[in-house]
Amino acid sequence: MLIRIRKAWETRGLEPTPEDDYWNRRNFLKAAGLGGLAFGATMLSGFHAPVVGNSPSKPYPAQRNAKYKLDRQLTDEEVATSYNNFYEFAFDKRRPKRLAQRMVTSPWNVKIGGLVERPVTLDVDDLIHRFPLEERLYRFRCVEAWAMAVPWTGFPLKKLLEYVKPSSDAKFVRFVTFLNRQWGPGFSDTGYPWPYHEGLTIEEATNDLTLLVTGLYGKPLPKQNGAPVRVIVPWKYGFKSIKSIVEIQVLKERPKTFWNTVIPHEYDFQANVNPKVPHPRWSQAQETLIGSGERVPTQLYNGYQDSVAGLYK
Ligand SMILES: Nc1nc2c(c(=O)[nH]1)N[C@H]1C(S)=C(S)[C@@H](COP(=O)(O)O)O[C@H]1N2
Ligand SMILES: [Mo]
Repeated sequence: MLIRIRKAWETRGLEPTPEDDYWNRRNFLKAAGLGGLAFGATMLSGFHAPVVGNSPSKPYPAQRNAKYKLDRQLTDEEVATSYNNFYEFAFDKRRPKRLAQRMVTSPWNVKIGGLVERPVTLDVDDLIHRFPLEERLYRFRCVEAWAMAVPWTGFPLKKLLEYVKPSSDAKFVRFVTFLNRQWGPGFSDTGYPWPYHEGLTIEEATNDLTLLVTGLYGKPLPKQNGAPVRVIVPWKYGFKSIKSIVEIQVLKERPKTFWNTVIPHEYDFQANVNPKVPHPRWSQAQETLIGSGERVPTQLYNGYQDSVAGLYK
């Protein structure tokens, strides 16, 4: 019997086509008056956090940080939580919502170590009580040319790094997702270097914009969006924003990263959003807003140039 091992380049990668088709079709149905599902965009002003609480006993919804403003409508909660890239569960963006529910996300430990003076393992409940949570409205841009705008709840990763005290030779931060074959059918796809892993430079990791996220739309983070804790790096393509983190390591050498290992010529380590650098198989000049299907120009650094351009001089 011939057992065929798939090569890295034969595995299915990040592709723009399926979801573009999906939203175009939805728009078509909507325009034709046939849209049965209540998808749509919520006006920015229409999203309203009911009672703001930031006490350890009631962490959500957290106080919104008014510094972070959007130039577009907030994506509808139903849309942002039912259209997910989470390859541990499925390639199809519609399936993680159901399949991820088998994850057990409490208790959940995150080990923070490497080149730090104070390595620590913290339960996520401990984490959210130790660091004050805030809500931020961020744009989010997937490398597949779809985008959304959502209210994340979390705290700057910088605060956690300050707590563990990186040593002077710290240059990079590595993040690792869980690996549990009972939970994720995707792990059986051996063409991938599981567990999912990502990395940032220490300057990127300690930038004010880089958030450790535990909530979405004023509630604990849904499993399909990376519960119980993920990173959000809003000026980079979405694959850098790693979900369901179990380990954070401070390193001297640049770590390998998941998509860069799978298809190096398509996904680089830096992965900054840039309309002028096309993906080898599609343009990055525009993006489709999920929910409305609207096409808008892509912005350099996803519109966060004021905060991050200095990192790349
Ligand atoms: N562990 C893990 N993290 C991940 C992914 C993944 O498949 N596994 N997909 C990435 C990609 S490609 C994107 S676009 C975002 C999607 O986040 P969302 O489902 O909350 O929109 O998660 C990123 N983080
Ligand atoms: Mo993505």
